[in-house]
Amino acid sequence: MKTIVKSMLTTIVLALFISTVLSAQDNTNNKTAVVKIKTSAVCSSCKIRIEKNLAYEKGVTDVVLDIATKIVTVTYKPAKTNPDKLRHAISKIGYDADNVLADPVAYGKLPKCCKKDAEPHQ
Ligand SMILES: [Cu+2]
Repeated sequence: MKTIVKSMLTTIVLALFISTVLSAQDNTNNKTAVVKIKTSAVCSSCKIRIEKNLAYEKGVTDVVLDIATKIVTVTYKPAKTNPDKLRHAISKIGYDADNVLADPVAYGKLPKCCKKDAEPHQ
């Protein structure tokens, strides 16, 4: 009986040890961070435009824009990019990103319904 308990404990300790090692490796290789950036997105095509373009940005692993709050939540690899680069990338798509104003050329190319002064719509 004692041997069974002992071997079970050994197995548990070993499993814990292995999972710790694996998660530590995960942290160094695939470490991600999340940043929330306020944009000037107006409608669902803005959402699609920003999500699609930002997804191609180096180091970006996930992009979700909430139209109601205009906040884009970006998951990224800190080793490859940073919030400031992401804000400038959003500016280059034609939208304000926190304190970074939209790139005038990119903004000029946006459809009328996606301009900052457009009436709220879907
Ligand atoms: Cu739009």
